[in-house]
Amino acid sequence: MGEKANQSQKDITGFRPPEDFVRNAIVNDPDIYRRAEEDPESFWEENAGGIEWYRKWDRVLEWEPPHSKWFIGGKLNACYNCLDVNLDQHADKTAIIWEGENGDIRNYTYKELLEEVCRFANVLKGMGVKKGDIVTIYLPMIPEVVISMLACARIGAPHSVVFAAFSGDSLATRIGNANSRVLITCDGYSRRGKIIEQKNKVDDGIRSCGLIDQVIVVRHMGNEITMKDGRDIWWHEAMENSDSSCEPEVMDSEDMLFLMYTSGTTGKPKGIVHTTGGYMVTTQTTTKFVFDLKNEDIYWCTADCGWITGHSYLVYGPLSNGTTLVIYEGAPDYPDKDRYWDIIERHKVTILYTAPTAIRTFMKWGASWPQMHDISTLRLIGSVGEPINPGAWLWYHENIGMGRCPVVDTWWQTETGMIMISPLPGITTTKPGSATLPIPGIKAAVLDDKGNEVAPGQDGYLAILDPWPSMVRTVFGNEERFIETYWIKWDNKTYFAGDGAKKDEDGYFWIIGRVDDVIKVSGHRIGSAEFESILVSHPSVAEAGVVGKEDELRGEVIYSYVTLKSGIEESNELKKELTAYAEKNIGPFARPRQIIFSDDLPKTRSGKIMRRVLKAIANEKDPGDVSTLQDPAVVEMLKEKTRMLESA
Ligand code: 7RM
Repeated sequence: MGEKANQSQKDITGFRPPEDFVRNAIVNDPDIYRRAEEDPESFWEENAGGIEWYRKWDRVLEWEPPHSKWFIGGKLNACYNCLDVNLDQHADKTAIIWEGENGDIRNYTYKELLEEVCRFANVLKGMGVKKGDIVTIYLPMIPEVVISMLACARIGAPHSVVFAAFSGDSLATRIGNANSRVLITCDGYSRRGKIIEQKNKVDDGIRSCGLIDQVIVVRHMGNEITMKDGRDIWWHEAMENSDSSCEPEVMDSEDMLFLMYTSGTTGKPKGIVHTTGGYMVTTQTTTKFVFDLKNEDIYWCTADCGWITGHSYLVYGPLSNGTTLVIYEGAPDYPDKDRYWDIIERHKVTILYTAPTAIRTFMKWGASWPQMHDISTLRLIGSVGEPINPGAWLWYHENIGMGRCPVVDTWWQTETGMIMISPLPGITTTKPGSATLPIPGIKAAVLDDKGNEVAPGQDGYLAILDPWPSMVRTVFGNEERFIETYWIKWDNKTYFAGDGAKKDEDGYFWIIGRVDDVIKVSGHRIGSAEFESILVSHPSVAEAGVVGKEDELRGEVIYSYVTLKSGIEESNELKKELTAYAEKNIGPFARPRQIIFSDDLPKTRSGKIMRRVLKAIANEKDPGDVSTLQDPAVVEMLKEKTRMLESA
């Protein structure tokens, strides 16, 4: 094979997939787009054949906007489709290669994973967990997080995984909203060689919520913890005599598979409800299509199970395809900045799925780190979580993909459950910085405020025009919020994604970023309002306005504009205290970059803080018309304060 066939060819419009990649790709016939568009229901129905159903559905779709039901009457079990189905051919195939931050390695074959999952499912059952009970999982990236999720799915208990770096208070809020009585956690975990005291956070957090009856604790680090009598039990003790077979619960296609809390425009996170049938069909299909997943692949998604990517593209999608996956517990720079490349070399990873913020960090550290390792096993690389700037895309393609691996920039959300806009690596010509085209079966558009499609090159709002199988069904316990957030923007049947975007002349989508009050810090979703309500709960703070400021490395960082209560003096100590307070109350990933004290904030005449104006100020952009503010002079004052920070 000549050099040429092996390299992505640069032409006027972008990077065409290499010929040999196209030849072997699972999807390489562009006709798939036409077929799916002509009859999306048949397209999804055809793909539903990849899932094993106890009972076939009667109808594919019932669409009563904005409510959809998919594969109606179908019965299945998600865990069965991730594990049992693989036993025929892949019983001894490695399902999980887990690597601890300290270098420990634990492998599970499909058969072993199934046994562990069944044993844990029986533990849960023994504790009285029944179909429909929501179980909260608060674990770091250790095998037990996957085992717990699948065990819940096996017995029909929806899981709610809370990102391990969240504070105990954030955990308690989510437990309270879900009305969850059982919690799975661990003693501690390792982050850059330091022990994070997870169980302590639990004890602090749930003291106040009073809901949790039972806590199952994985012994991971061996750090000292207190076990509360009658409430806390050790995972390993509970597992000891537990039976290793457990019949999967027969679930309805529309039964809830899991809840995933995500930040929105109000102070309270919302529980995004995903159901079973549609979710399994699309995560299985898109994992196969977008990552061109084959039996021999070693697939590594670096996302955490505390976020949707860890659900769809670490657990349910890959395992339902019988994939071997790599899970890494720790930080990318521990013990050194080549840890990822070292992992790829040792485990012979073929597919890497990571985030722009990581890519930009690697770029800053320099190409000499990956160059220390043989990463030539890679054949496809992906990106998710925020817009990837063309510079980072090109660096990734060149230095990690060796100019040879297709790059899939995948746009999607907690609410969509599945990848919505992304190249198909054996078909799509990619353009650095563009997520390219909606995947087959998805209809997306860029609309203006009135719901009209904008002209190519113009900014507008990203919209999804037709229902899709893994769409959010509702906001847990808050149907009103579901409607308000996603549907009332236009006509109650067009999904409002909350992102700004534009389409170019070729119909390619370029995602600009959030247009609502959601901040994406290193791909983590944080709500302005959620953050503000924490700041104002501090005894010194009267008011706060929190916005995202663009950042080269992290996408966005948090800028907090704070008005102190009268009589409280501004000081650097107080800044530090508030930073620590926010960190303690949300989690270390949400540390504010700047706290700016100000006697006043830009407000409407009715007293509402104008985040739009604050955001412009933080980003040193034109805030537009400010004449309707209570006191327009505030803007100049804040601009000056922000400028001073930048030059400091
Ligand atoms: C998967 C995930 C969703 C928000 C979404 C966007 C941003 C995600 C991309 C992206 C540009 C991408 N779920 N986003 N992927 N922006 N290009 N490829 O991240 O619910 O946590 O966040 O993330 O703003 O609305 S999420």
